[in-house]
Amino acid sequence: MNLQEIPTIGTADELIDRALRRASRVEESVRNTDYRARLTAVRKIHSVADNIANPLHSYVKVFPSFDTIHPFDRSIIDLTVGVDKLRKALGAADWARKEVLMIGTRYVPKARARKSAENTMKIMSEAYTKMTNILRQISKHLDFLISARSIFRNLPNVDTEQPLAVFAGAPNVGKSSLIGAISTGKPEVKSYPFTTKGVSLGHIKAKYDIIQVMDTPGLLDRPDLDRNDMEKQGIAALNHLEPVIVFLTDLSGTSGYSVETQKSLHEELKTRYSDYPWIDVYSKSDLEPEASLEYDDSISVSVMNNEGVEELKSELINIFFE
Ligand SMILES: Nc1nc2c(ncn2[C@@H]2O[C@H](COP(=O)(O)OP(=O)(O)OP(=O)(O)O)[C@@H](O)[C@H]2O)c(=O)[nH]1
Ligand SMILES: [Mg+2]
Repeated sequence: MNLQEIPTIGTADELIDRALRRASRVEESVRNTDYRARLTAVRKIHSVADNIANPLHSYVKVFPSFDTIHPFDRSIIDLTVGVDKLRKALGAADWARKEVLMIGTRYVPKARARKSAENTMKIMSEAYTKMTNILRQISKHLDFLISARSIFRNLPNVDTEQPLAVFAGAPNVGKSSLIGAISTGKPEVKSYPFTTKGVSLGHIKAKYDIIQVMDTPGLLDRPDLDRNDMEKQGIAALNHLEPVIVFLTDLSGTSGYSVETQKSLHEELKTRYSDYPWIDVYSKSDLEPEASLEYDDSISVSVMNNEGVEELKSELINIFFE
């Protein structure tokens, strides 16, 4: 199951409503009133138990197992929803499933043993209350799973078998603009830093092949320990996906991050990921540079007048396929 394709999850109230509604349709056509009450109660208790336990079981099953998922996905899950919290919520759902089934098993013989229809109904409603209370107890955890699911839907679905280039650099230097210009990706672009809050993916079609390009939140020039969870998403991509790095440096001064600062970030990443293929891009080349820099083999790019965009595309194709 893909992280991005987890089916809808119901709230506690929705699950309760549905289970009770289904049980209310259960009828027996035996003549004897007391006997009919017993048969009906038994079937209704089973029905409520199953209609609560089955969806809970499917929720627990559709979330990926943390031991087998790709370390990148694991990191991103941890940085967005928290692996421990997710584990706890899934644990609670599984606990509730077992409890509800146990209550069902315990109450069926009780319902069967009652003589009068009235007493049987009492037992049945006691079983209903117990089962629905269990579900109410875990309603916060179900709400958490619902929000986790909606976060997962927007996470990049990286194909680790296919080429990947990660666009990195200081905040506000034009990473998202360039992803938007060069690929199918349409990340948000704003004139202030930290617009991009998480990693996202675009695709470049190159003849018969596809190159995945990843937008990342801006990185500050500081040690990992001090980095926030947004920055850590970009670092996780570099650490776990071993991509080609496209490093953007904004020489125009409009990003708010000095060339010196960007150079220092450049040095840090370059040393750290010295094994990875690397492309240097000077962004916003339509603007007057504030300072000059001499990285080898750099490409000047502007999304304003489209300078260098095709050149960068060719360079990526070169690196991956030639
Ligand atoms: N003149 C000019 N402005 C650009 C160019 N590329 C981006 N910008 C502007 O620079 C600002 C930041 O662009 P983004 O693409 O959001 O930058 P980013 O690196 O993704 O920023 P964060 O996500 O916050 O790290 C926006 O106001 C863009 O319009 C360019 O080639 N030329
Ligand atoms: Mg951005």
